[in-house]
Amino acid sequence: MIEQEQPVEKSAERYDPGAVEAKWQARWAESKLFEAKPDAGKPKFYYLDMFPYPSGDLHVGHVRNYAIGDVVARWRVMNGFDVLHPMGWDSFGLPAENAAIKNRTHPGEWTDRCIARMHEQFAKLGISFDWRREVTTCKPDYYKWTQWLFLQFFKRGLAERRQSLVNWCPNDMTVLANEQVKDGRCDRCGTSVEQKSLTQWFFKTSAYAQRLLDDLDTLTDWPERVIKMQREWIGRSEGTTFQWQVEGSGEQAEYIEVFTTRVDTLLGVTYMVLAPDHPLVDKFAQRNGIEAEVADFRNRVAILKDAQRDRSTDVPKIGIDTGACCLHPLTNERVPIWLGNYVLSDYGEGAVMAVPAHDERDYEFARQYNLPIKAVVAPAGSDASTCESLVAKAAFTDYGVLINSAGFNGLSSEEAKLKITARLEEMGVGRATVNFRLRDWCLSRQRYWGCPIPVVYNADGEVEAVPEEQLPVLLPSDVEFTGQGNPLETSESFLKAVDAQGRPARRETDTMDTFVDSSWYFLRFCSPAAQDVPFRAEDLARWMAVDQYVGGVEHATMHLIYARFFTKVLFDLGLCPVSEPFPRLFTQGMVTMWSQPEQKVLKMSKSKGNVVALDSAVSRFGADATRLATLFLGPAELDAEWASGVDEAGQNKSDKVFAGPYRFLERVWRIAQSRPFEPAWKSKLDRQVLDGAHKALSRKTHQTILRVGADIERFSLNTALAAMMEHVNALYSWQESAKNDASNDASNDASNEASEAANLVFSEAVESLALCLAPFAPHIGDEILERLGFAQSSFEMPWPQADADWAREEEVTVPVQVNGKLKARIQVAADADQEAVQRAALSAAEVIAALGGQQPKRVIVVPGRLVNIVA
Ligand code: ANZ
Repeated sequence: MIEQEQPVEKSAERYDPGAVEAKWQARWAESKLFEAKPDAGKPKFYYLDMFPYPSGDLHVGHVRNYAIGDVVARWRVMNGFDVLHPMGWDSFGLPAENAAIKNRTHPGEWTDRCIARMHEQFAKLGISFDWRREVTTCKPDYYKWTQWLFLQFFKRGLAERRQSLVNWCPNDMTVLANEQVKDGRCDRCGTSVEQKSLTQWFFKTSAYAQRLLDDLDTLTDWPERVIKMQREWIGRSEGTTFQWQVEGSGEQAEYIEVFTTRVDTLLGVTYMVLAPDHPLVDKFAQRNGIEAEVADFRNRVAILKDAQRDRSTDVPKIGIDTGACCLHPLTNERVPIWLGNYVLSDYGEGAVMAVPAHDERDYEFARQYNLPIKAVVAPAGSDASTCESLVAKAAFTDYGVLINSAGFNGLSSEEAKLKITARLEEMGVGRATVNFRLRDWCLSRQRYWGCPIPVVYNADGEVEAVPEEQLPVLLPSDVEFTGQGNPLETSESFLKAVDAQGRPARRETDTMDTFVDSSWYFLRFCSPAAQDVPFRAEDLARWMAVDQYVGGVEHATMHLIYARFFTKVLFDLGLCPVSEPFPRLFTQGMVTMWSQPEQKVLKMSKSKGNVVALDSAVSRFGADATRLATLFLGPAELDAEWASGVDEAGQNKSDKVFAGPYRFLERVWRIAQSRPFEPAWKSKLDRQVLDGAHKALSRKTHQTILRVGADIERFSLNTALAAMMEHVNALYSWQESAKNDASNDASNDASNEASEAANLVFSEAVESLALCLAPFAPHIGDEILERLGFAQSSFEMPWPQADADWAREEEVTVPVQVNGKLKARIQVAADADQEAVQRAALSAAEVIAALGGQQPKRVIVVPGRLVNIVA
């Protein structure tokens, strides 16, 4: 972009962001400008940023997220929508509890301090949140309803208790999340982590797997990659589930169930593999006297699992022979039973029929342990012996034609799947099944800082729901944060409860995963103050669904699956009017920066020492320039690196990121005040009589309005800013030419007329610019509007009107020759560049026909005059 520094025409004050921003922030607060005012006459727009964890200090990476949202929300307001733009705090969870352990303070105090701090920072940024709707998940007025919702799920069998393996630190006596296990050790004390089987609470997300999958088809305004991740996460497979009888299990027959997607390969099974914790393993171990081997094997598996988690690479396959066998359901042959670390205990049946000839994992395992490999599917058109030499080298995993499969030989894989499934069904040992990768959601955490699960255990050890009128079950204050165990287990006041019959009972000490809190907060924003219900039907009817949801792609699965699941359950219960909460999703990229201690580019974060703090940015460059700097980093959906270090001239590169936007705002400031503003330009300006520079400026104004609006609509905020920068450049050049015209004009009358026209196109250009800029840089936007004479904030003014016909560039007709012969005439914009003209010429039907498929050797473009193609 060419920056043309112009002398200031009228002596305007210097742009002082500190003064301007303080003034407008105070005014907006005083006039309660951002409170959504339900106006039945207007269409609603619910804009939602994924609410943050209150971590205290914001940096410019966070600014980008909220600036994106603020642009869109303000722009919607200006376009006549009733906008709901709320903010709240996902405030339960580990960081507050860890801070509490470290500082010996209550996690609530730490959280309150962080929230207060973030309020201050959001205010400094001028974000248009409606704070009356603030929602804080760790406050009893919110978690009372999280508990109430849990009870609705519980009553309908959608929340249940069962055994599950967890990471356990024997020193801290606590369950650890996967992220808290580093190299197989507790990240707090370094003790080796064990796998422990505990009773845990689950939500039955699996019961909604099919609907969660099907309804993805309705989410046409979601990023393709998020849809894909959800599809994979839900992971639907069609296959066959059937039994294998364990050999010698006699009267009390034992069976191993397997799930396979390739039952066509049944005759190629050469061994079975069970997950290390399959329920039959201990029996086999005992029977064959290999308890020690099995225990040792399980330990090795656990260690490998940690290694995999840390490196996310493929782990080697390991296994042991249990010595037991089962019988092939079709041939009655004996098939040895192994244990293998590649079989997951919580997928399918936790057991695999191994077909090394046709499955890569089985192949690798069979090679390693010298197990037989039998080919049963040949590539169509090849014979058995070619196929056998094929599988001598690698597994053949495609579909094909059956061989070595007795009565099924010659069938295609598809036909064989149907026939073999039918046979197993006739025999009464199997059936066609559908499996999902989506697990039930383990929601219990053995921690203090979460929403207490509202149940008690009565004297008989049975679970009883806490009666709704007794909610909320409050977190107790008589606890100490030592880092050992779950503090709730030592709180007398908390533990003691009574059951429905008034007998002493023990309160549940597990709290909920914080993902439960964030699975319904968007509903609470609709009725933040409701005391008797979590949300009111009429409020949900007014505001749901969320019209635009924005957040990081790291939430593509967990949060976005859980929130969809909650919404569907509530829809089924008649509590929510929609079954998809977020029909439109945008995933913004993150801001990265070089981390000195880590020696690489990482997501901005205080712990990595690679942040540009919001406070210092705002105090040096102002909130508006800070907002623009983050929006100008690049396409909003992509990650962007914030510059660091110094350049050759010894200048701080990060400062330079702010300097460009700052200078742009200064230029806007000066040009807007460089001439008299004519408030009545709309009625006085007759565009039809404009020509020359005035016409060009007016056209540019309309183009800018259209471009900025269209770009905001598609979240292309960096290009919207570029359009405004171009517009400002055009204003400066226009100003220069208008000055020349005026000085060349001798007659006084003519000069008056010219200056009247100039003032009108100038007024149109400047008012439109201030309004377009306001969603991005609201303080300077409102200040300029006020200086132009407007009494209202941009927030209360309509988005500028543009005339699309007027904005259209004039077109010219250009003849196109092929080998010197005129073949076509094309219409192109008068100022189209060579490349655009060439493209238009080559895509003209007559030219394509004349070229008859030949590649042109040369294309000569004489701008505005002629295109000559040499074929
Ligand atoms: C035999 C077979 C032969 C298989 C063959 C594949 C190819 P998806 O598509 O992911 O559902 N499997 C089943 N349960 C498993 C478990 N708990 N842990 C690990 N693997 C398991 O995959 C289904 C296939 O994954 C099943 O089909 C089974 O291997 C394996 F030529 O059975 B297959």
